[in-house]
Amino acid sequence: MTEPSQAASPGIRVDWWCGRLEGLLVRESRKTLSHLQKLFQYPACEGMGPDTVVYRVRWWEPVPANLEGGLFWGLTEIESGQVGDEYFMTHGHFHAKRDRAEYYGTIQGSGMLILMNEKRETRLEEMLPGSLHYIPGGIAHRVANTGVAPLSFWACWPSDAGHDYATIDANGFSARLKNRNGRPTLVPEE
Ligand code: PAN
Ligand code: ZN
Repeated sequence: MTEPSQAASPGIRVDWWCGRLEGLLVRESRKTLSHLQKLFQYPACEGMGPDTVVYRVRWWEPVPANLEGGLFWGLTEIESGQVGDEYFMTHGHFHAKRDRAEYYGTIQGSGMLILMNEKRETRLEEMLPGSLHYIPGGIAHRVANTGVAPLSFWACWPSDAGHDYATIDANGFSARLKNRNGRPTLVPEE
């Protein structure tokens, strides 16, 4: 009988308490206010410099991007804060391959998952520790941190999904999540 072959371990570790992803192959990106300013309606940010970090993503691509059939894993951490009356949020995107779905799972903090279909109908799902979110294909997705602590969530998406940011840059979402008297409120664009 032959021994089962031992696949080379990529040595990726997840701290399941805080979601942190560690390992030589883990990549990282940071988005600062200067990267995101055009997303906010009133982009003046008193007391916050353009280098203020809004969110970080650490992710692992075990197979090449664009390869059909693989999966990627990532961890996003959004700081607590506001620009005007809008909460710190991710850029938001459709997947370039529109039919590609994704899971988000909240680890710490609280916020809202903002989902918009291609008819530009927007709705919310509340994110709290333990909440699991299935994002079907064809749905743009963005997360806003509505709490006073960092919001972290894991994501798992197909390796060939790709990210279409340009459609959001051009048209935005059809509604903005605003702090109205301390409550997160979805306000339709005029
Ligand atoms: C996530 C997002 C991550 C950052 O991993 O890429 O939360 O958001 P933006 O990509 O909109 O800046 C995901 O949805 N991947 O497909
Ligand atoms: Zn996505």
